Amino acid sequence: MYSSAAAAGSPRRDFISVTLGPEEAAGVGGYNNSKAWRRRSCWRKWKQLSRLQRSVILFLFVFLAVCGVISYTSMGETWKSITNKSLDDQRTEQEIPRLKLANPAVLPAPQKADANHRDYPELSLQPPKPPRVRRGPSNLQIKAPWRDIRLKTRHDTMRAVEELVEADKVEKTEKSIISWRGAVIEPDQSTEPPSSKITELEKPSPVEPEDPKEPVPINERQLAVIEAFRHAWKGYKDFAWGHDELKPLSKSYSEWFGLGLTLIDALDTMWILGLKEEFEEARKWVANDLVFDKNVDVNLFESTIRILGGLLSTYHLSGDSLFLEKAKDIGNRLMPAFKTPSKIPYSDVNIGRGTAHPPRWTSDSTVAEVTSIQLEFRELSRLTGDEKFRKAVDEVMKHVHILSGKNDGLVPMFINTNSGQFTHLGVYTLGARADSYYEYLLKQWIQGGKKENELLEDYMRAIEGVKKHLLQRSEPKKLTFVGELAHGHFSAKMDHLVCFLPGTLALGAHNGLAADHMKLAETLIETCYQMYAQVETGLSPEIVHFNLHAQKGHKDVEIKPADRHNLLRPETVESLFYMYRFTGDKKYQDWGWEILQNFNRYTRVPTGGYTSINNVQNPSNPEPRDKMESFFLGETLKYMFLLFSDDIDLINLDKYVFNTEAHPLPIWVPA
Ligand code: DMJ
Repeated sequence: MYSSAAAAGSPRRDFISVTLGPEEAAGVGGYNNSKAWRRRSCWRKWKQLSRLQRSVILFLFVFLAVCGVISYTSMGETWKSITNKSLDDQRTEQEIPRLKLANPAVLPAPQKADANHRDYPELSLQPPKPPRVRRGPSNLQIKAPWRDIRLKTRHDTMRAVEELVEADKVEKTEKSIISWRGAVIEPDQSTEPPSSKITELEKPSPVEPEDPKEPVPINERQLAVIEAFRHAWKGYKDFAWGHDELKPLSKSYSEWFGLGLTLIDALDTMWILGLKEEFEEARKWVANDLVFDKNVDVNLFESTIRILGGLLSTYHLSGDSLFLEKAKDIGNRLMPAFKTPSKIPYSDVNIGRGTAHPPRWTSDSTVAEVTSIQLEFRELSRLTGDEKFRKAVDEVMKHVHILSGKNDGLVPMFINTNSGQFTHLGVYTLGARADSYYEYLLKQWIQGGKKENELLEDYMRAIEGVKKHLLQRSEPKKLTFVGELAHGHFSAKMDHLVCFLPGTLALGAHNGLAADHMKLAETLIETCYQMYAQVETGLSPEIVHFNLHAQKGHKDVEIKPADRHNLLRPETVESLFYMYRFTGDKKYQDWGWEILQNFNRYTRVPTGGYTSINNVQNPSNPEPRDKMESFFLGETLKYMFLLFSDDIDLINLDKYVFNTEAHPLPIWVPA
């Protein structure tokens, strides 16, 4: 509306005056809203304007129209990209869980709400979500719980891939209609927001979907391991049920701690081998008959690695809380061992009375024993939220880390529980009494997510120490072996126990440590194999001495009469397993197969069970010792089974770390 003054022909003013007419302003008078009236009235008012006014209005109109068109075009693009991005975001959010499942994370680190995080900032302690509860392996296809997860994952991944292919098609169609003056812009020429580029990179390629993960069927050699296990188990069940060790020849048993050691050590092997019935039966025994409230002295190290380790790994594999409860019970009962002046634990604990003491003849503990209980107690803390377990064992490692008396990272064999100092200085070995100290340096570092640098430093330094002081080559085959150092004198003696080392070195290399560790592992596993191959029965003795000088008619390996027994130990097959996992070289499987056949030939007792033997050099009479060690079922047969498997997800080494008794424990992921 224009002012009534303008309507009355008042002098032209070069500005627009917009005022309301009196009637309209008052809202009174006849209301005529007819189209014709409105048109006429507008036209009249337009004519009443000056040319300048009309030009200004027209200019403004055109200007606003042009702005409108431009902003519509660019808003459209922005809107489109926002819409696309939000679709992408939605898709990514949906994909992430699936893709995470495709590579299922290792078990998340459980946390405890009120845990003191200051000591271990990288961890937060929380009770874990137990794995899906399934009380046993289902069948010989080894449908252990992680297999179901894997299959589900594959299904989900494939679905994710299909969806992405569809989404990609839609996106391409959308992009191909983006045009500017009729020119079609090819999608790859278009400028996309960086976020959608990243999304593109994260998509699994529809052309090369991730590895198909069908269940890997059990092969002949694995079946042979299952058969061996069943035979051993038959002997244990018939003659030693619920006792520590089978005496297969006398069809009886021996007691060490009186805690069903073989049964507990074998639980997770049965799970892994898929022996459901045997597992269920053993579980019943654990539920009804395993009692720790006993006036009995146990060795802290042995009961930790076999019982605590066995219960914890079985808990993880089966998800059955019974095993965690039992683990807590034994863990608590072992704690008095740490009540020493130095906090270096005593070797023996009475689990019924809650008292601990060193061996009768000394106040020393063995270095390997006090430094190879950490994986288990740390895991127990993580699961229970009770830090006392971890604190106790971490204290030992911190103490040993700064202790003097090492030789380029190599440790003596004894440590005093009063003074906390190394004793019997000057003797260095990778064998008995020191072996698993080195193994646990690396494995704790891996378990904790590779953050505890002191452990890594000590490990790396020690391997340099091994290279500098303990490596030599034998004659005539020039086998590299790990000898011992006693007060500056090199001894060409190597325990079978040292054969854990190639596997540990390979595990370190797999976790990013020096590549020359892998080379050394390859050389050393050949030596360990020769410790079997050069012997008459094809079985290694407990200790060998290597020839440093070529002598006619002499092999590399010499065996002293006192050392020619074989206890069915696992270390070589353990290392073969790691070597095969990391290299895929079938020769390692073949070597393991030879060893299994020789165990069957010389140590198998027809009525059930396997026995350690006294003389690996006499195939016609290997002199059975009448004892089946619990680690034959806990370790040796388990590593054999895993060695013969081509399924890297059967105890995936990026998710689990084996304790020194072959019980797999989860590698922690940051919370
Ligand atoms: C097992 O109890 C463990 O492997 C330990 O670390 C060494 N001795 C036996 C097997 O030989």
